[in-house]
Amino acid sequence: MKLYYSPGSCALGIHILLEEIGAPFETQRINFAEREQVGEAYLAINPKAKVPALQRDDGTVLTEFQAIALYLGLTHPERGLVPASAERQARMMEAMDYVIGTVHATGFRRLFRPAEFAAREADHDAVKARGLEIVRNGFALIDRDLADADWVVGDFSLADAALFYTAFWAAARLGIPLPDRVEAHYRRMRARPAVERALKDEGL
Ligand SMILES: N[C@@H](CCC(=O)N[C@@H](CS)C(=O)NCC(=O)O)C(=O)O
Repeated sequence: MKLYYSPGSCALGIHILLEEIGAPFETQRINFAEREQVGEAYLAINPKAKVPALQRDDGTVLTEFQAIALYLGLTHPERGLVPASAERQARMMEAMDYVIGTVHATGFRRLFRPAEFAAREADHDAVKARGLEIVRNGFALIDRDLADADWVVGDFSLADAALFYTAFWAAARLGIPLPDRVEAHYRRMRARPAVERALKDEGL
Protein backbone atom coordinates (compact mmCIF):
# COMPACT_ATOMS: atom_id res chain seq x y z
CA MET A 1 0.00 0.00 0.00
CA LYS A 2 1.12 3.54 -0.66
CA LEU A 3 -0.20 6.62 1.12
CA TYR A 4 -0.07 9.92 -0.75
CA TYR A 5 0.13 12.69 1.82
CA SER A 6 1.24 16.19 2.61
CA PRO A 7 2.87 16.68 6.03
CA GLY A 8 0.41 17.72 8.73
CA SER A 9 -2.61 17.51 6.42
CA CYS A 10 -5.71 15.41 7.06
CA ALA A 11 -3.73 12.52 5.56
CA LEU A 12 -1.99 12.41 8.96
CA GLY A 13 -5.07 10.62 10.31
CA ILE A 14 -4.71 7.88 7.71
CA HIS A 15 -0.98 7.72 8.33
CA ILE A 16 -1.75 7.08 12.01
CA LEU A 17 -4.22 4.31 11.14
CA LEU A 18 -1.62 2.65 8.90
CA GLU A 19 0.85 2.76 11.78
CA GLU A 20 -1.77 1.39 14.17
CA ILE A 21 -2.47 -1.49 11.80
CA GLY A 22 1.18 -2.35 11.38
CA ALA A 23 0.82 -3.69 7.80
CA PRO A 24 3.62 -2.77 5.39
CA PHE A 25 3.08 0.54 3.59
CA GLU A 26 5.06 3.27 1.92
CA THR A 27 4.42 6.98 1.75
CA GLN A 28 4.80 9.51 -1.01
CA ARG A 29 4.84 13.18 -0.18
CA ILE A 30 2.88 15.55 -2.40
CA ASN A 31 4.44 18.97 -2.22
CA PHE A 32 1.62 21.52 -1.82
CA ALA A 33 4.04 24.48 -1.91
CA GLU A 34 4.96 23.42 -5.44
CA ARG A 35 1.30 22.70 -6.31
CA GLU A 36 2.15 19.07 -6.95
CA GLN A 37 -1.45 18.13 -6.06
CA VAL A 38 -2.64 19.70 -9.32
CA GLY A 39 0.23 18.38 -11.43
CA GLU A 40 -0.41 15.86 -14.17
CA ALA A 41 1.35 13.01 -12.35
CA TYR A 42 -0.73 13.32 -9.18
CA LEU A 43 -4.00 13.97 -11.02
CA ALA A 44 -3.47 10.59 -12.66
CA ILE A 45 -3.49 9.12 -9.12
CA ASN A 46 -6.27 11.29 -7.67
CA PRO A 47 -8.15 13.54 -10.10
CA LYS A 48 -9.70 15.28 -7.07
CA ALA A 49 -6.27 16.86 -6.41
CA LYS A 50 -6.46 16.05 -2.70
CA VAL A 51 -4.68 13.93 -0.15
CA PRO A 52 -5.08 11.41 1.36
CA ALA A 53 -5.11 8.86 -1.43
CA LEU A 54 -4.32 5.21 -0.79
CA GLN A 55 -2.97 3.06 -3.58
CA ARG A 56 -3.55 -0.60 -2.88
CA ASP A 57 -1.22 -3.40 -3.94
CA ASP A 58 -3.36 -4.10 -7.02
CA GLY A 59 -2.77 -0.50 -8.16
CA THR A 60 -6.28 0.77 -7.49
CA VAL A 61 -6.66 4.02 -5.56
CA LEU A 62 -9.07 4.89 -2.78
CA THR A 63 -9.84 8.49 -1.86
CA GLU A 64 -11.87 10.23 0.87
CA PHE A 65 -10.81 9.88 4.49
CA GLN A 66 -13.80 7.91 5.72
CA ALA A 67 -13.63 5.43 2.83
CA ILE A 68 -9.90 4.84 3.25
CA ALA A 69 -10.21 4.54 7.02
CA LEU A 70 -13.09 2.08 6.74
CA TYR A 71 -11.19 0.01 4.19
CA LEU A 72 -8.17 -0.19 6.50
CA GLY A 73 -10.30 -1.05 9.51
CA LEU A 74 -12.35 -3.72 7.75
CA THR A 75 -9.36 -5.36 6.08
CA HIS A 76 -7.52 -5.62 9.40
CA PRO A 77 -10.29 -6.78 11.76
CA GLU A 78 -7.74 -8.16 14.22
CA ARG A 79 -6.79 -4.56 15.12
CA GLY A 80 -10.32 -3.82 16.33
CA LEU A 81 -10.47 -0.35 14.76
CA VAL A 82 -14.11 -0.83 13.71
CA PRO A 83 -16.46 -1.52 16.63
CA ALA A 84 -18.43 -4.76 16.56
CA SER A 85 -21.91 -3.42 17.23
CA ALA A 86 -24.02 -1.65 14.62
CA GLU A 87 -24.74 1.11 17.15
CA ARG A 88 -21.05 1.86 17.72
CA GLN A 89 -20.20 1.59 14.03
CA ALA A 90 -22.89 4.13 13.27
CA ARG A 91 -21.66 6.41 16.08
CA MET A 92 -18.12 6.11 14.77
CA MET A 93 -19.21 7.16 11.27
CA GLU A 94 -21.35 9.94 12.73
CA ALA A 95 -18.34 11.32 14.61
CA MET A 96 -16.00 11.02 11.61
CA ASP A 97 -18.45 12.68 9.27
CA TYR A 98 -18.87 15.58 11.67
CA VAL A 99 -15.15 16.08 12.17
CA ILE A 100 -14.29 15.79 8.47
CA GLY A 101 -17.40 17.17 6.80
CA THR A 102 -18.09 20.04 9.19
CA VAL A 103 -15.16 20.92 11.47
CA HIS A 104 -12.54 20.37 8.75
CA ALA A 105 -14.36 21.15 5.51
CA THR A 106 -16.43 24.15 6.62
CA GLY A 107 -14.36 25.39 9.59
CA PHE A 108 -10.64 24.80 9.14
CA ARG A 109 -10.88 25.19 5.38
CA ARG A 110 -12.13 28.75 5.88
CA LEU A 111 -9.09 29.39 8.08
CA PHE A 112 -6.56 27.79 5.72
CA ARG A 113 -8.04 28.81 2.36
CA PRO A 114 -10.30 31.86 2.75
CA ALA A 115 -9.95 32.65 -0.96
CA GLU A 116 -12.09 29.61 -1.74
CA PHE A 117 -14.99 31.21 0.18
CA ALA A 118 -14.63 34.87 -0.90
CA ALA A 119 -12.94 36.25 -3.99
CA ARG A 120 -12.23 39.68 -2.46
CA GLU A 121 -9.25 39.78 -0.13
CA ALA A 122 -11.04 42.37 1.96
CA ASP A 123 -13.54 39.68 2.96
CA HIS A 124 -10.98 37.11 4.08
CA ASP A 125 -10.85 38.18 7.72
CA ALA A 126 -14.62 37.72 7.98
CA VAL A 127 -14.35 34.27 6.35
CA LYS A 128 -11.66 33.28 8.84
CA ALA A 129 -13.70 34.58 11.77
CA ARG A 130 -16.61 32.41 10.66
CA GLY A 131 -14.22 29.46 10.26
CA LEU A 132 -12.97 29.93 13.81
CA GLU A 133 -16.52 30.06 15.10
CA ILE A 134 -17.38 26.78 13.33
CA VAL A 135 -14.23 25.13 14.70
CA ARG A 136 -14.90 26.31 18.26
CA ASN A 137 -18.55 25.24 18.14
CA GLY A 138 -17.53 21.90 16.66
CA PHE A 139 -14.99 21.15 19.35
CA ALA A 140 -17.48 22.20 22.02
CA LEU A 141 -19.99 19.63 20.73
CA ILE A 142 -17.35 16.92 20.48
CA ASP A 143 -16.19 17.78 23.99
CA ARG A 144 -19.70 17.32 25.32
CA ASP A 145 -20.06 13.97 23.54
CA LEU A 146 -16.71 12.69 24.82
CA ALA A 147 -18.04 13.01 28.38
CA ASP A 148 -15.81 10.82 30.55
CA ALA A 149 -14.79 8.43 27.78
CA ASP A 150 -11.17 8.01 26.74
CA TRP A 151 -12.06 7.45 23.09
CA VAL A 152 -14.76 8.71 20.75
CA VAL A 153 -16.79 5.48 20.74
CA GLY A 154 -15.84 3.12 23.53
CA ASP A 155 -12.53 1.62 22.45
CA PHE A 156 -9.98 3.28 20.18
CA SER A 157 -11.41 3.40 16.64
CA LEU A 158 -11.06 5.08 13.23
CA ALA A 159 -12.84 8.16 14.60
CA ASP A 160 -10.03 8.92 17.05
CA ALA A 161 -7.57 9.40 14.21
CA ALA A 162 -9.97 11.82 12.52
CA LEU A 163 -10.49 13.84 15.69
CA PHE A 164 -6.74 13.90 16.27
CA TYR A 165 -5.77 15.56 13.00
CA THR A 166 -8.17 18.44 13.58
CA ALA A 167 -7.08 18.79 17.22
CA PHE A 168 -3.49 18.80 15.95
CA TRP A 169 -4.31 21.67 13.58
CA ALA A 170 -5.84 23.62 16.44
CA ALA A 171 -3.17 22.91 19.04
CA ALA A 172 0.03 22.67 17.03
CA ARG A 173 -0.61 24.82 13.96
CA LEU A 174 -3.05 27.56 14.87
CA GLY A 175 -2.85 27.84 18.67
CA ILE A 176 -6.62 27.50 19.08
CA PRO A 177 -7.33 26.37 22.66
CA LEU A 178 -9.07 23.00 22.89
CA PRO A 179 -11.84 22.32 25.40
CA ASP A 180 -10.72 20.09 28.29
CA ARG A 181 -11.86 16.67 27.11
CA VAL A 182 -10.72 17.22 23.53
CA GLU A 183 -7.39 18.40 24.93
CA ALA A 184 -7.16 15.24 27.08
CA HIS A 185 -8.00 13.13 24.00
CA TYR A 186 -5.28 14.94 22.05
CA ARG A 187 -2.72 14.14 24.79
CA ARG A 188 -3.89 10.52 24.96
CA MET A 189 -3.39 10.26 21.20
CA ARG A 190 0.07 11.79 21.39
CA ALA A 191 1.05 9.13 23.92
CA ARG A 192 0.36 6.36 21.38
CA PRO A 193 3.52 5.06 19.72
CA ALA A 194 1.76 4.85 16.34
CA VAL A 195 0.89 8.55 16.50
CA GLU A 196 4.43 9.51 17.43
CA ARG A 197 5.78 7.41 14.55
CA ALA A 198 3.45 9.06 12.04
CA LEU A 199 4.29 12.57 13.31
CA LYS A 200 8.01 11.84 13.22
CA ASP A 201 7.80 10.34 9.75
CA GLU A 202 6.09 13.52 8.51
CA GLY A 203 8.77 15.66 10.19
CA LEU A 204 6.29 17.18 12.68
N1 LIG B 1 -12.99 15.04 1.42
C1 LIG B 1 -11.57 14.80 1.39
C2 LIG B 1 -10.86 16.06 1.80
C3 LIG B 1 -9.39 15.97 1.62
C4 LIG B 1 -8.72 17.32 1.77
O1 LIG B 1 -9.37 18.37 1.96
N2 LIG B 1 -7.41 17.29 1.67
C5 LIG B 1 -6.62 18.51 1.71
C6 LIG B 1 -5.50 18.37 2.74
S1 LIG B 1 -6.13 18.32 4.39
C7 LIG B 1 -5.98 18.72 0.36
O2 LIG B 1 -5.56 17.77 -0.27
N3 LIG B 1 -5.89 19.96 -0.09
C8 LIG B 1 -5.24 20.27 -1.32
C9 LIG B 1 -5.61 21.63 -1.77
O3 LIG B 1 -6.42 22.26 -1.09
O4 LIG B 1 -5.10 22.05 -2.80
C10 LIG B 1 -11.24 13.65 2.31
O5 LIG B 1 -12.00 13.38 3.23
O6 LIG B 1 -10.23 12.97 2.11
